[in-house]
Amino acid sequence: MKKVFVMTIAAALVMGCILQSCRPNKKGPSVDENAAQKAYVAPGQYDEFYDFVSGGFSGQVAVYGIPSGRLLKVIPVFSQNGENGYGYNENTKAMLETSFGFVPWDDSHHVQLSLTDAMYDGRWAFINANNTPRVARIDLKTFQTTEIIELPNSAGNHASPFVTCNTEYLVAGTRFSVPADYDNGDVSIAEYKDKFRGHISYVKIEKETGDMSLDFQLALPPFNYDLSHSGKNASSDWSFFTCYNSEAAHTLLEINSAKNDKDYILAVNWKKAAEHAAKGDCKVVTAKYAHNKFDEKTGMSKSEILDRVKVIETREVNDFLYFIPCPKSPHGCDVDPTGEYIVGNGKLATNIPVFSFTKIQKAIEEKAFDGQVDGINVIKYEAALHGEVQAPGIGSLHTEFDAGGNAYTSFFVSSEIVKWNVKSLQIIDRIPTYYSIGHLSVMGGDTKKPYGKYVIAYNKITKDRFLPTGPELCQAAQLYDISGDKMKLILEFPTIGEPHYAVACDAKLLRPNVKKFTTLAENNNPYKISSMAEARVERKGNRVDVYMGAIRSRLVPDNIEGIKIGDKVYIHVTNIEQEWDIPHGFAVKGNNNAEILVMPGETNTLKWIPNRVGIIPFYCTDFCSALHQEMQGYFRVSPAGSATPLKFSIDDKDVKDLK
Ligand code: K7E
Ligand code: CUA
Repeated sequence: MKKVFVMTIAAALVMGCILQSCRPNKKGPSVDENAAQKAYVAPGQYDEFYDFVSGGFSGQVAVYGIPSGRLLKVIPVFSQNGENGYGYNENTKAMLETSFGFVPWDDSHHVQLSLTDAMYDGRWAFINANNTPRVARIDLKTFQTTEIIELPNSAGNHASPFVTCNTEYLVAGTRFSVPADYDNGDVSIAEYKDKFRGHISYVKIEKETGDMSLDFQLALPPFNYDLSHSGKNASSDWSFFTCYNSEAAHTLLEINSAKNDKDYILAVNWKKAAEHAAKGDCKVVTAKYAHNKFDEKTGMSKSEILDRVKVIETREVNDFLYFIPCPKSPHGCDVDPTGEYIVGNGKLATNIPVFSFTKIQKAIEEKAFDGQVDGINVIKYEAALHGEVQAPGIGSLHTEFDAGGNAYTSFFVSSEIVKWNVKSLQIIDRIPTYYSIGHLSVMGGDTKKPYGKYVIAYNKITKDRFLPTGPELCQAAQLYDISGDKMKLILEFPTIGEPHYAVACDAKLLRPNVKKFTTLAENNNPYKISSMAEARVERKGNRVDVYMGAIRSRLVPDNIEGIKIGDKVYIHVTNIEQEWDIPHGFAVKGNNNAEILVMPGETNTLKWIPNRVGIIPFYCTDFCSALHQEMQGYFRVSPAGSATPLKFSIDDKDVKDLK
């Protein structure tokens, strides 16, 4: 029976369609009869969980309420967001700087929440940028991106950013192996095996402030480091990575990286690695990378380019890491709540291997090795193995856990979630997803005490699930009740971008700490005004600074003359309101830029380079009051070199700038 199954996979592989999904029968499981009740959150009531969902190719993070599936917020992280000016305004532009210059977009896959003793502590969320390798930190008081650090020597920052159990480090592995930035990268791709390396970064997190710094990197064999999770409890000092392409192929990976029966899980004792780096068992190399920080006190961001990183060459220093064979082209790498079991999800495997941390330690002690790869010991498969879940499904991707010793694995090809017992490895239940599930997430499923209750499937394909919207359809999340033995489908909702990993925490953890507004006294922005009396316009050469106030229902000053072609105009809008949820927006006709959306007590700066002579109106874009439509004004733009004097009006009086 098993042989037939293996042959089916082989045959499918030959036909080149293994990674395409089969769609389950549309009839599928019936929706749970109490679904409406279970997912219903009455108007005015709060959801039980905040769910932070990666936006994939949108580059952002979406926040949903669970169980209702309400979209609460999109947090812009790696992509410009015209809606509020993130990445467009002068305050946040620097957040998207990299060693390549300004990069306005990225692809973000994995969200993590900061941990204390392997439990969410409600302080920060972290997310990776795949394309131009970066990791970001989001402040969970403001739900804003406050820091982004670039990762040199990397490409396709996919095994990222996985948090160690007390948020000591964010771990970030490169999916593409590439020549290191510190080597001459102008090499023939045919020299892949010699010249290409895989780098894994350890980004240190400052305990009190959350500040990120690149502490050290590991230089590794040229495989594809795909996913990771950190240990818990006894395995706290370890991080685990799946890697595929142990063939070190560099062309037609679909075939050439699927030859080996087993690839690897890499187990790294990060504490020992950090000690090596601190002791100097590494080289300090030159590699350019950006470090961008948003200062919540001034509301401004800064970017600096750093140029040094410590690299531990694992060909030479390798007493802290081990390869463990893992069948076949593994993707997800998940650690159960006890920290004892490590699950590899082989995309082409016919089983799910579960490794035991205790056995791994014993194997290391007894040197139960099966040779080396590039100087790194390979632990014998059987010596590390707890056991295998047999014939669970096709195309396993990711596994999450509940508090009752159960695991939930997503299967992309057979489009289902399979529930199994971690210890006994017995399958308990399976349920179809619609369609082609990628990640899945149990509430609190990556902590040492999951909340359980629900698992959410994040699906790639929604053909015939929703009203059609042309060639491009949304991706979707499906919510399953897992409180009983059987999983039950209770809700389905579209997501932004392409959701990959997501994490959900108890709303009570964040709700009391959420910031409502900035007081004008604590606003340290250099361009703020504290009252309309300070509103003004200043010119220095061809730079014009407009210090503007916004309050229901006026923008002050409202008539500004004496702007000329060739000027650069910076409009600093301070929202004078001191009340929660009264933003004002600001936009200028014809500006080759976005709007700004200014929260109460904050100052945002919009740059405008006028390129047409005439009268250019501006207005508030957020319907803030009954007289919102009255929040407007005019710029008069005159030709370059014209003699039009600079003047502006406050309360109907023209005020001339005497300077
Ligand atoms: Cu499986 Cu990028 Cu985590 Cu998506 S990855 S599915
Ligand atoms: Cu302020 Cu509309």
